[in-house]
Amino acid sequence: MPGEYRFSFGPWNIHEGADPFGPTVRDSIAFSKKLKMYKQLGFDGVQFHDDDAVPDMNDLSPEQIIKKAEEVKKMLDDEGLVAEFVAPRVWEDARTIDGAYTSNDPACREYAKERSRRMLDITDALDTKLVVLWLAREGTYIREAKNSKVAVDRIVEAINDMLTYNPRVKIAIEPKPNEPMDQAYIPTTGHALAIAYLTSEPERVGVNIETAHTILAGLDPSDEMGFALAFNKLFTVHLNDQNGLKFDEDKTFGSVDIRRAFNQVRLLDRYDYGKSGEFVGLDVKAMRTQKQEMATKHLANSRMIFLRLVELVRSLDQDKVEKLIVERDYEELDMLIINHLMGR
Ligand code: XLS
Ligand code: MG
Repeated sequence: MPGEYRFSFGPWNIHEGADPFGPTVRDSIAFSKKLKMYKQLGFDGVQFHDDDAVPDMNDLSPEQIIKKAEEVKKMLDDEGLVAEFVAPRVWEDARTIDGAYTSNDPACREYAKERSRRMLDITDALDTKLVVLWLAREGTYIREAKNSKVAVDRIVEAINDMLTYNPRVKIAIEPKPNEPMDQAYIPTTGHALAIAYLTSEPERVGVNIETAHTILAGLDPSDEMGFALAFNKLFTVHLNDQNGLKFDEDKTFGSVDIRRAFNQVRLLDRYDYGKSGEFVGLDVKAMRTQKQEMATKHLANSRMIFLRLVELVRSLDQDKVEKLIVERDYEELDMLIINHLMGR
């Protein structure tokens, strides 16, 4: 079993099962208890929203926030874990109803920037150099509500503010085309990378590619990853799966389309993903039907599926693949891959 990959997930990936149509179905698990599960499940990295580390941070002073985050760092050390990234959760507060960095209200935009600076203090306290920006509410329900050109200017301005405030971090934009918004301003990898080149320090801005988000955009996740790799900008990934165009499902990696998962792993493995410290990040949710004591299987299973796919990637007869490409016999190549995936 190949063992050189390090895996991460966020505490929100162990959750109570509420959805827009029904309440929670599982008890909450305390953060400290969740931390104890990481190693048991085979994970070394913890993904954070700022308020996963410092709950109710809007009620605390900057000094109190840093102190609380330092306590969390100590908890990580005690468990032998590291923080992979911190993401500002700027989509829940009343001030971000109409967007955070792209809100039409200047006071609300200032709140989002200020909250992002506090997030950047937490990043230092947790000793990580990566920020993930999922631009949840940076979009519209109706096109007339905002100016799309101005919205992009404002996103760039907010990113520049973060780059200046904390010169130690790199920022990975996580594109998603919709949900919660009807249309998001940064829907794809291409948009995110174009934004990177508008910022004051393009080399510090890249992407976090989430499988499900690319599928929701009608794109192929491994091709999106290849695009980012060509720019040297695949800072991290959020692997999961998605069954067509519906709500963001965050299903177990490979559980819908094993060949699509195989192709993501094939690309990552071929281009030494992880060798510069990148984590194989997951963003997966247990089915709502799962009982309390069985609600972490989606994490262990996603990791196991990834590792088994690494084995399959490495045992694929690459000479045969090359030969079929030269012969342009893609029907035979198709069958070769399918047979390989079926263990024949
Ligand atoms: C939601 C996003 C979110 C980010 C982190 O779709 O995946 O969880 O990954 O802010
Ligand atoms: Mg994600």
